[in-house]
Amino acid sequence: DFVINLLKHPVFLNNQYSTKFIDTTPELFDFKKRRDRGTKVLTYIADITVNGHPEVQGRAMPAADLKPAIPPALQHEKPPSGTRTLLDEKGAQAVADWMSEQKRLLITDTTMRDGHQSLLATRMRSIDMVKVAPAYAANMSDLFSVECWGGATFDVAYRFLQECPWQRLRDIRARMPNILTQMLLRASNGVGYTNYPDNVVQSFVAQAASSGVDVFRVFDSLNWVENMRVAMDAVIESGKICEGTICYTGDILDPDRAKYNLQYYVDMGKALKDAGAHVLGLKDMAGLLKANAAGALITALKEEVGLPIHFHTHDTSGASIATIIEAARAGVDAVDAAMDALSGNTSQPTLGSIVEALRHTDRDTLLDVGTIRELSNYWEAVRGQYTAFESGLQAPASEVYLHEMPGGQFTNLKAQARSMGLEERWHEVAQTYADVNQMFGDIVKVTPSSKVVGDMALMMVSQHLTRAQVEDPATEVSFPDSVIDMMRGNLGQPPGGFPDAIVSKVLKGDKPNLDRPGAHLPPADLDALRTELAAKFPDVDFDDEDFNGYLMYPKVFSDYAARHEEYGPVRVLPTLTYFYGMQPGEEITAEIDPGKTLEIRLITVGETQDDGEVRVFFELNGQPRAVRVPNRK
Ligand code: BTN
Ligand code: 3PY
Ligand code: ZN
Repeated sequence: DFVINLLKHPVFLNNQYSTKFIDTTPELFDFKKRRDRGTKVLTYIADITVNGHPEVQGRAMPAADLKPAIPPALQHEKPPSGTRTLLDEKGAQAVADWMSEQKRLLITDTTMRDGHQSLLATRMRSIDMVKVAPAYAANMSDLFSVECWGGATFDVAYRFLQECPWQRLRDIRARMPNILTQMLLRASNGVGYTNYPDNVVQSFVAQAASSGVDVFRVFDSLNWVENMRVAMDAVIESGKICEGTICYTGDILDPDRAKYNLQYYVDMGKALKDAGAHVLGLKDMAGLLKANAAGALITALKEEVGLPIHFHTHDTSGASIATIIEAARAGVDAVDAAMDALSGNTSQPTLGSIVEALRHTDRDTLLDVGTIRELSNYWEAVRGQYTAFESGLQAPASEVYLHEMPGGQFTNLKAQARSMGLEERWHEVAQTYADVNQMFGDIVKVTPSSKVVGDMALMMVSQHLTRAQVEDPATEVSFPDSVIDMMRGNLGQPPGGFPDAIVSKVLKGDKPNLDRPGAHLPPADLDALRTELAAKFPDVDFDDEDFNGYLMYPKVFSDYAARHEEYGPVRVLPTLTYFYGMQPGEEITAEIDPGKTLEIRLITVGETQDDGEVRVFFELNGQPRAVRVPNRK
């Protein structure tokens, strides 16, 4: 276990190891090539202690009296059998059939993916999830699934957390063998922001299935089923569960939004069933599905499509629990919720409250509220370590029905607006986001199409451009690259296509591609790319997981790999150490391999030398160690 004394023992210890010690043992510093993992991790801690972590600079600090995050005790020695057991024994179709037979409302816990993506800028580290996975396995085996992978978590892990997303998946899987793991896959956009060649999508899905994903929620950011087939086929081929997903936008009860009416969704549901979906996902990424509309929509989908339905929403409006209750009444099979401490606002509705709301009804979830409270208390303590990433959002707001921003984008866009000096004009950004949506023909807004709309809205607000000016052929407009790319057809086509006038203005008369982007993207030369990666890092042995990371994000992965050579497996560090470094006298424990722990004690930080470097003195498993890092302050 991880003992964090950062906040408990801020005592400055007298320097027991004189700085001369280093001059008499120069070999300690000659470690560029042969540094062991322990030394690499010490280098990381030293660097963060001296320079701070760029991600938390200027942000609020965790509370001084933060409680340690201790997972609940295990209620069973061996994990009881669960949904994963059924998948392993009987296959994907059997799980779908079983879902349809259940009277109870099934629950997916999104805390480890969408929960922190929507509340904490996706910054939750693997260690905080992996630690609690055994408690899920032992105590929560009645969950339908645990969403813990995909969406934005993939690139954020490499980019900002300096950890391998595949390892996260494997570690959770190993500790939670009985419950289905679930991921969010952006169809041909993989877990990226652009359309990948078909063979890259196929390779990625096969790898995710073999590394531990059981349920793939596959959606397209323009609801184009044509562009979902490659990903869906790859999931089906892998033997895992394909949740073909409708993204919900507009309002089926509003006659002025007739483009996205009940029939539209029923037709899409049927198309997804024909494409082989085992389960029909209904993804309300912005939280727009109102209670009364949910009743009508779920009833129609159940009757006319016939697949089990899995509903996902966000509580941005504050009204999502009403929608969940109506969906349950209309016969939805499964719904997503986040553990209480990471629920509400732009995140999912509150898991414990859904369980309470349905108790003693015919849709009783059969989950135990006491067990949920214990897990939520763990998550509450975890959340306290991520204060730096809190958005400061104070209240739910009906404004979501105006702008229709996805929960995962809302706080991100707000932060982007702040960094551009537009925070004061946020409500203008919201209105402009809605205007851009109309200008683009009223499209589904979800990653990556939501990012395109956001880019355009921020550009317009910062340049004081109105929709009328943008549309006026006489006004010269310099469109963001992402807008040009989308109008070229590189994310595919929305229902009815993009309006001709905006396409020709953005493309200056060029013709867009109207076919499926993957149909004209040449396949990636996988052998050549493997060779290219190997040549960049001659000392590193990459495996298939690494290679798939490289295929998705060549630059992000390469930067991660380069930092990994320098800093080693920093994922083993406690979260407070990862973001804030250590204090003199403080001691931490980190499990670098199963059963092999590092006891790390920071002794003292030396003066900055003439060459701009600082010596930092540690004890590693009782042995004195010193590392040098540049002082960049
Ligand atoms: C990441 O990109 O993975 C997180 C930031 C890591 C930054 C590295 S770690 C120590 C050192 N301190 C810095 O300011 N930059 C580097
Ligand atoms: C993602 O794609 O990351 C999303 O959460 C979309 O809602
Ligand atoms: Zn979501």
